[in-house]
Amino acid sequence: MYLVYKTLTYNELIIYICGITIKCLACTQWFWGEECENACTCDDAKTSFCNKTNGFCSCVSGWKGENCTENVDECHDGGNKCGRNSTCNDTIGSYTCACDEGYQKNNNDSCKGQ
Ligand SMILES: [Ca+2]
Repeated sequence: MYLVYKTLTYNELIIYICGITIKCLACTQWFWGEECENACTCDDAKTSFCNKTNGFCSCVSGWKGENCTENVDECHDGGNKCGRNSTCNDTIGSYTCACDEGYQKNNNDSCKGQ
């Protein structure tokens, strides 16, 4: 049985096991596992963080997949991102919205008839 005594900083805590003090540090960024022995396989430019316990990649907006290397097709993956009177165009890592012919963008970024 062990007792977590105190969190000293964001990534450091001290554990007492049978009177023995063990200092545990979080893995540095992009490493995971019990001994931080595994390198994360995430594409770091497209990943917000790599889970230090299981190596799971949490992707930034616009990217998906095990290693965050797959483009999200915002125009077809659920919902209308662009609103009325506009056409969605998927781009790599993002998307754009263009007003349909006869409409133009107004102040609140929606498309209004001319
Ligand atoms: Ca996209």
